[in-house]
Formats: sequence, C-alpha cells, structure tokens
Amino acid sequence: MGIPEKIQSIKDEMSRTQINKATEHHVGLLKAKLAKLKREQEDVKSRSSGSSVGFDVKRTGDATLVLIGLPSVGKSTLLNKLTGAKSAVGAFQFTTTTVVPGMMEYRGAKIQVLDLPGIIKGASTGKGLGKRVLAVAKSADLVLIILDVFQPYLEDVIRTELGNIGIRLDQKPPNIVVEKTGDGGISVSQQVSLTKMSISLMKDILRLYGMNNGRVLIREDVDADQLTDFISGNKFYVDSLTIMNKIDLVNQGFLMELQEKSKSKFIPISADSEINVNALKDAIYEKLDFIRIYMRPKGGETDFKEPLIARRNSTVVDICNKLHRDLKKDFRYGLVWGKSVKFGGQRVSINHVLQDEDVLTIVKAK
Ligand SMILES: Nc1nc2c(ncn2[C@@H]2O[C@H](COP(=O)(O)OP(=O)(O)OP(=O)(O)O)[C@@H](O)[C@H]2O)c(=O)[nH]1
Ligand SMILES: [Mg+2]
Repeated sequence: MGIPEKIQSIKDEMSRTQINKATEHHVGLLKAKLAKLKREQEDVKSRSSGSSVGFDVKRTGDATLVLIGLPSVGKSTLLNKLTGAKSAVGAFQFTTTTVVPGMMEYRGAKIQVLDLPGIIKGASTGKGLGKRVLAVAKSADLVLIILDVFQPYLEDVIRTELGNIGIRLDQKPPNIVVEKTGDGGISVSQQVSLTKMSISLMKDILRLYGMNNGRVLIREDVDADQLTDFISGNKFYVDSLTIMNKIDLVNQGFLMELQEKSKSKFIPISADSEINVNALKDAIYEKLDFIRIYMRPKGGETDFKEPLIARRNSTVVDICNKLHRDLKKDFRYGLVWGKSVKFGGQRVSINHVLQDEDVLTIVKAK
C-alpha cells in the first residue's frame, strides 16, 4: 500500500468507529498515525517539487505581519491603507501574484506588513501559488485572517489550510520535555495530571514515532493532538487576528448577527472606506505585545524620548542585534534598571530577559 491508500484506509476506519470511552485510545492512535502519514506524504512532495519554500522577502522592522485571505477580500486595499504602500487593487480575483511588503509605523513601532496572493481551498496541497503563500505565514509574528462580509464562513477554509502546513494559530508550544534513552522503556513524570489522554495512549504515540525508550516530563495537561504536534516537529506557533472587511456594504444589524453566529471574534472594518482602520492598528499593536527599552549610554543620560521597541521576552542580545550587527561580538555586560532586575544598575548577561520600560546600558569590550 502506498501512502495515499494508507491515509484513506485510516480515514475509513475512523469514520466507521464511534467515539466513546472504549474506543478513545484506538481513535487517538489512529489520529496520530494519520498525522504521521500526512507528514511523510508532505516530505515526499516537497522533495520532488521543492515547493514549500515561501516567497523570499527580507524581514525588517520590529515585527512581521502577514495578510491571508481568499481572493478579492481586500488584502491589498488594506495593506495600502495600513502602510501607504501601492499594491495593485483590482475588482477581479488573483490581482496580487507575489508578496508585496509595506511598513506600518505606529506608536513608535515599525511593523512590516506583507500582502500576499489570495489562497483557495486546497492551497496547502499545492493548488496555485497556495503553498508558497502559506509558507510565508510560518515565520510571521502575526497572521491577519481577512474575510469578506458576504463570505464569512470561509474562515474555516483558511484555518484548515494554515493548519495543514503545520501552523498552529493562537496556541503555545506544548510544555513537555521528551528525552530519548538507550533502554528501560518509557518513564513518565507528571507535574500536572493528564486528563485529556491516558498514559498508555501517550506511550503508544511516542512508540509510533520511534521512541521506545525515554523519559517524559509532563508540565501541562496536553491532549493527543498536542503530543503528536510536539513529537512530529515542524510546527509553527503564530498569533492571529480575524478581520471582517467591506462592512461599508452592510448595516449594523447584519454585522451583529454575523458576530453572534461567528465562532471567533472579529474586528469589523472597511479598508476601502477607512472605517475602523485605526482601531485595527491598535489591536495589532496590542496583540504583538511590544515592550519599550530605554537606552542609557555608559555614564550618560537615559533617552526616554525614543525607546527601542522589542517583542515580549526579548533578551539583551535581541536589543544588541537591533542596534548594530557587530555589537554582540563586542558585548561585555549590561546594566539594567527596572522591572526585570532586583536592584537598579544590576549587571546582567547577554541572555537576560528584559521587561517593559527597562533602562539598559550596554558595556562593550575595549
Ligand atoms: N466595498 C468595499 N470594497 C472593497 C473594500 N476593500 C476592498 N474592496 C474592493 O474589493 C476588490 C478587491 O480588492 P483587493 O484589495 O484587490 O483584494 P485582494 O484581497 O488583494 O485580492 P487578490 O490580490 O486578488 O487576492 C476591489 O475592487 C476593492 O476596491 C471595502 O472595504 N469595501
Ligand atoms: Mg491583492
């Protein structure tokens, strides 16, 4: 049996099996098997076509945000309104055929926005430019899912396509540690108890991925899907916001009904008529969770006027990289005043994690 046939036979079996307490283990393992086969199929495909590489675009700015949506939902119109770029807008589908970057400057942050061609159902399996479009989202800090008021249900299509290529929206990587050992079977230690999957299912999934001996440390109540994600690797954890565009075409009642029916909360806008575009900018800024770092030259005055903008959990090395390419090499130590240290002027290493409004001095080797 080839991979496609194996996939089909598992799908058939899953649809035949009722899900209940007695079959839970069996179904869980089938799902993990399916994920593994899909991954293998993916590997074969990308070896033969090399098509999973995204469009090449240089990342600049403090964060990168990508616009993902079906054709003609208004991605390019929105890029132009957010950044002043001039991406072509057209009343026909597939106007945009490559990645078009713009820079949105907002509250001191520089946010790179990437406009992309529209994707359609099946994009992740190589329809049109789809795979290359989706691949750009893997390394984004934030994905904006853009919907048209008249086709709101297509949100599922986009989420599925992103999921198929390994993008996990609004999730954190599972907090578990897995370590292979030479022998001794699989031993498990739990800091929290597992309620969504049994230990025996967990072990079976690990064995499916070739781990017969090892140590597992459970720090979070993960389910079988999360464990499969973790063990199969190659997953991308990206935040998202959902935007409902073209609200200039409908009335308030229509919108309220839409929000009630919709699974996820969306931000209603009109890119073309510029309704709510500033509220969207605020939402983007908040979601990216920036911190401000005030630089203080050695022996000098702190610059409180123009903070450096960084993502939360940035370290001193991230700040060095923003300032100058070579600074990391010359770094001796840092001095920090603020929330991330116990006392003002504390000496820190290059891996020290900074917090919002910290003051930082970088001391270089002579
Ligand atoms: N009424 C209305 N029309 C809009 C709005 N935003 C975009 N449009 C129109 O929708 C059509 C498609 O807009 P684009 O910005 O080219 O859409 P796109 O998503 O970039 O399309 P592709 O590049 O083909 O994927 C154009 O005719 C726009 O003028 C809006 O907020 N309201
Ligand atoms: Mg476009």
